[in-house]
Amino acid sequence: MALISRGFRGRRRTDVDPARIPPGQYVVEGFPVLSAGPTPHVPLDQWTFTVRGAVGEPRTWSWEEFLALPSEAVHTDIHCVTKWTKLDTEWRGVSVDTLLGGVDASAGFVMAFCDGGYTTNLPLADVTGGHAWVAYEYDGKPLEPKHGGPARLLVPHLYFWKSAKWVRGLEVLDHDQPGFWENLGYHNRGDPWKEQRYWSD
Ligand SMILES: Nc1nc2c(c(=O)[nH]1)N[C@H]1C(S)=C(S)[C@@H](COP(=O)(O)O)O[C@H]1N2
Ligand SMILES: [Mo]
Repeated sequence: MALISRGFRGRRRTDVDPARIPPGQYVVEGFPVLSAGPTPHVPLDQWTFTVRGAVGEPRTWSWEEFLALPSEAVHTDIHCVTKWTKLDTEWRGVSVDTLLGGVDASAGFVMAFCDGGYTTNLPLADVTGGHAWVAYEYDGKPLEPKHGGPARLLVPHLYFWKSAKWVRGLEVLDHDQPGFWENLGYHNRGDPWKEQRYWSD
């Protein structure tokens, strides 16, 4: 009688509090991959993370130095502008507060830059105050290349295009300028709770 079939394992969860799902989103169980180009592969001994721009001397960490920084476990929901929401994701990464420590907050904005040329712009306030990380583990394992490994930005309170994969640094700016998707019509800020999907929203 204890019949177990594969079909039952993929059962949709029915216990989700609807208040966790932003307007227009639906919950997925898998982890979709969305990339505007091919997955870049940079050997870890050539990988660096750089904070530059309106910060005085730029600072750069090697992979080894980066892993030696204090890291945090992050448990969060993520929301893609293409309408999928994934609940209860588990990450480990370095808080952007740690990376920007001491940066003059009057600068106002950052542009994340990546291997492959992707960029995305964010107000400094959206990546500080414990709101953003540079994540290198997902589900207790090294972040897979297709999901942005070795390291990606994680800004879970904004649509997931702001969470730049293969991130290599942050350029601190005293003015705002659009990144890759923002130039192509996505909203400049992308708050899923306000449904800020496109520039006209
Ligand atoms: N470098 C880079 N980062 C990126 C993208 C990209 O194409 N290139 N796509 C963005 C978009 S639109 C989304 S929804 C998420 C997808 O992340 P995932 O593939 O891990 O689900 O990455 C974001 N970060
Ligand atoms: Mo996306």
